[in-house]
This record gives sequence, structure tokens and C-alpha cells, in this order.
Amino acid sequence: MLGDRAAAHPDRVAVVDGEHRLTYAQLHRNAERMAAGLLALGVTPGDRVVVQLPNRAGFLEVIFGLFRIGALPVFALPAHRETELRHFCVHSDAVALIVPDRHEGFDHRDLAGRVAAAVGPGLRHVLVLGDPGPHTALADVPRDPADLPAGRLPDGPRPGDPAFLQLSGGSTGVPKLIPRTHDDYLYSVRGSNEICGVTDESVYLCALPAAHNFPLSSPGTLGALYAGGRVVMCPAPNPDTAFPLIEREGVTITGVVPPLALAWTEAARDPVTRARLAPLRTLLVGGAKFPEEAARRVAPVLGCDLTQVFGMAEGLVNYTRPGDPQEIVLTSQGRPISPDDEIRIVDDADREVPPGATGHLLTRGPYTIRGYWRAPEHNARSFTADGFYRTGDLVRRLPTGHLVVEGRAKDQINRGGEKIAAAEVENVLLAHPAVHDAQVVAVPDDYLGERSCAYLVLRPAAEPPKPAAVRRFVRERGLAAYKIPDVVRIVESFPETGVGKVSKKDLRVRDEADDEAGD
Ligand code: OOB
Repeated sequence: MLGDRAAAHPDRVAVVDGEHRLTYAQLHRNAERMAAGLLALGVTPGDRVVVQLPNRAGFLEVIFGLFRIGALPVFALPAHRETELRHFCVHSDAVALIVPDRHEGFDHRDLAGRVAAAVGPGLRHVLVLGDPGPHTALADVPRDPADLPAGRLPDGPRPGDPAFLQLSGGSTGVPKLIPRTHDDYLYSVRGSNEICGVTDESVYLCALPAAHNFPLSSPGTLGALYAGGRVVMCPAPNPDTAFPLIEREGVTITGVVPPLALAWTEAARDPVTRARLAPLRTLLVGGAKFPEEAARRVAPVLGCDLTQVFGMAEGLVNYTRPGDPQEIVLTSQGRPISPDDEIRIVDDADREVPPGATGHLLTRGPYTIRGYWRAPEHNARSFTADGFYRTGDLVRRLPTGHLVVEGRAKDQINRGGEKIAAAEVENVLLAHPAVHDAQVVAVPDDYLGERSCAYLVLRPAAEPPKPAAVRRFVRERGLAAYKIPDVVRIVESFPETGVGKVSKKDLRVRDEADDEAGD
């Protein structure tokens, strides 16, 4: 794909990384040189290489180099630390680990050294983007690609072979590895481009960690490169970093998770800051439920169109469409990319629920995996006998085919038998004028089993509301009494996952620690 694009328009800019610009010809050549160098190091087709790189052009050179020889990147995120990296290296039998020197004040060379020592000699290389310290500089790897065959390497990848291992966004335990194939992935990228209107005029800001499925392919950096557009690497997704890049580079499209969408709308209340967003036409928001209250602010405050994305690294991706009625865009998480995506919504016994009712989402389709990497026990639980993936998400389907995510199966509070969908209460809390963001989690209760705890992050300079006033606000909005949060806690910020989603798991842990303090 990259070779074709480089031949078609060699001199177009493919990627912007700070002051550095690479044309398609340069990106392609660098990837070819990387492929030749990795082969010379002894990385062969089918080998796994754990890649933990930040949003830099080097990320693209490395992954296209690996794709070229048919070695599989294992997509770690910059936020991952020793436990996760060790697990990825051991579980994938990786031959190499590629890290940056430092990122956000953290020394990844030390981390990689500890991981390599723990994993043992099977991990043959630690390569470092930047100053290598005791390891090998990534800059020393590239070789003259003269000897690389023009087409597929003799034992190189076929279209149906795995291209890389993605990580599951699963909220329990260490992430599982997801083998995505060259053909299934490009199919999803092509479909995403059509839906989101990505063309050679598009400029995509890669604001989320580049290795995550959302910024990689929905439609993401790969979508922009597939279309002959431009990728702008954004080192951090906060407004101070992202907005000037949007202005300077004429960014037309980007994707963020809901907490960032809130931070961006908050920052854009200031008209001078907002003016920087003038080129932006489409903001994709996904990765977690984007509450309707927050969705309503996007177009008026940011001055661009909202597209909701409900996707998963395992495959299925849903989008709202540019032609959809506004109410659908604001209240649904979209419909599948492909007419061949099969959707089943079932009860606890795997029986189809009535139309419009909420149930567990099962899916099967052209770009959804049939199993995790080397995980037969997980697979027996996570897939039906006829190959549907159990997403763990609770959804209902509108007559238009759009899905509304009602939460994770685990993201319910079971308050003495009465079920509370956290997302519903969070949406109401977001309407409170002092509230910037809200999360509702279950906390253990001797009498009810579980009761609900609302965590609130306040708007800057907002007067902290009393818990009783917050509860009254929820009641006055017409929610059933059992849904009114039992506990209300005001916090500075929420714990996050590697891609910036709120980590409810860590909030629950924090709650146990806070328990003494009461509300
Ligand atoms: C994306 O991928 P993952 O693998 O990090 O996480 C998938 C899970 C889904 O099963 C669902 O529980 C949740 O994240 N999720 C959403 C959502 N988008 C993802 N829940 C509610 N509303 C949404 N819009 O997160 C991902 C992959 C590709 C594109 C976009 C997101």
C-alpha cells in the first residue's frame, strides 16, 4: 500500500513530526531501509517485535518496515510499564523490543533493560528511538534495501496472514493479544475512509497514542496514508499542544476519547483558542461512551462535525454517518462499517432480545477476529461456537440500525437487585453546571451488596456543590430514587488507561482507599 502510494505521488507530504516533514517517497524509502536493516539483524517473517513508540514518524517507519518483512509488531502503548511489557514479550515470544529513549519524563531505556533481563535471551534486541544508552540505536538499524525483493519476500506475508498483534481494551487483567490480518485491516481502513470522507485533501491529527486501533485505523493514520492525505503526529493530546498544530498544519480530521473531547470543549470556550480550530471539519469521538450532554456541545463550541465511533481492537467498528439526522449523531454510537458485519443482541442465555431491547452485543464479520493469540481458554469464553465475538458491551439497536451503547456488562451497579446503568446517571450529572466530568461506580455495601458512588471532576473555578445538592439535582432530573448516587466524591482527576479512557477499575480501587474518609 505504501509502495503504491509512494509511486503515485512521491513528493506529497505523508507525515509531519514537529519541524520534520517526510514525503511519501521518503517514508517509503525509510520503511524499506528499516525492513532491510531488521532482516540483517535476524528478524524474519513471522517474528514478533514489541513496539512501544510515541507519536513520531519513526513509529510509521518501524511498523511499515515490519509489515514489509512480515514480522509482527506487538502494539504496546507508551503508558505500559514492566508488568505489561514483560507479558507482551513472553506471551508473543518477541525477538525484539523497540522503545523511545525518554517520553513524558520517563526513561524507557531503563524499563526496557529491566524487561529484557526478566524475559531472557529469546528477546535478542532492544532498539531505542533517540539516545540508546546501553542498547542499540534504532538509527543504526537501516540498511541499503537493494537486496529486498520488489514484491513479497519468499516466505513473507500473504494477505490473510496476521499483520500485527493489537491489545484488547479489556478491563480485567493484562491485555490479550489480537491477531489482525493484512486484508481484514485494510478492509476496515478502506470502509472507514469512505464513511468519514477521507481523501487526499485530508490532514489527520494523530492525537491519541498512535499504536491504538482508533487512531491507527478508524480512519486514523493508516486511513490518511491510504487516501494519499497527510498525517500530523501530535506529541500530546492536550489543547495547548493539539490546537496550535491544528491551526498550523490545517488539520481537517482527528479522533479523541470522551475525556479529551470534554477538555477540548472546555478550552474552546475561549474565542481566541477556539479560532485555532478553524480548519477542523470532523471530530471523531469514541473509545468509551460519549454522553449525549457532552455530544451536544461539540458542533456549537468546536465548530466542527461530530462523528461517534464505537469500535474495538478485536474488529467491529461503528460510525455515525455525515448524512445521519443530528439526533442520531448525538444519541447513538453509530452503525457497523460493513453490511457483512453481523450483529446479535442477546440475553444472558444467548437468546435474541426483542427489537429495541438492551442485551449483550455479539458480532461476527469480515474484519472481526475469530480468536485471540494463543489463548484457547479465553477463546472458549469470548466466542460462541459459531464464531461470534462476545464484546462484553450492552447495546440496543434503533430501527435505523444504529447501536446505542448502554454500558459494559460489568459497568452496572447492582443495588440490592436494582440495576443501575452507570452511563445513564453520568449523563445526568454532566448537565450540572459545576460538573466537568462524572463517573459512577459500584462500591461494596454490607446491606445492598453494592451501592453507587459518583466521582465528579469540577469545572475550573466552580463552587464545589454539596453532595446533598448533587443528589437533589439528579432527583429533580427525574431519575428513579434508586439511581441517585449514594455517595458523591469530588476529585481532581480520574485515573486513565493507556489510551486516555477513564479506568473505572482504578476508580474502584481508589474508592476502597478513600473509604475511611466518607463523603
Ligand atoms: C476502542 O478499542 P478498544 O479495543 O480499546 O476498546 C473496545 C471497547 C468496546 O468493547 C467498548 O466497551 C468500548 O471500548 N467502546 C465504547 C465506544 N468505543 C469503544 N463504549 C461506548 N461508546 C463508544 N463509542 O476503544 C476503539 C477502537 C476503534 C475505534 C474506536 C475505539
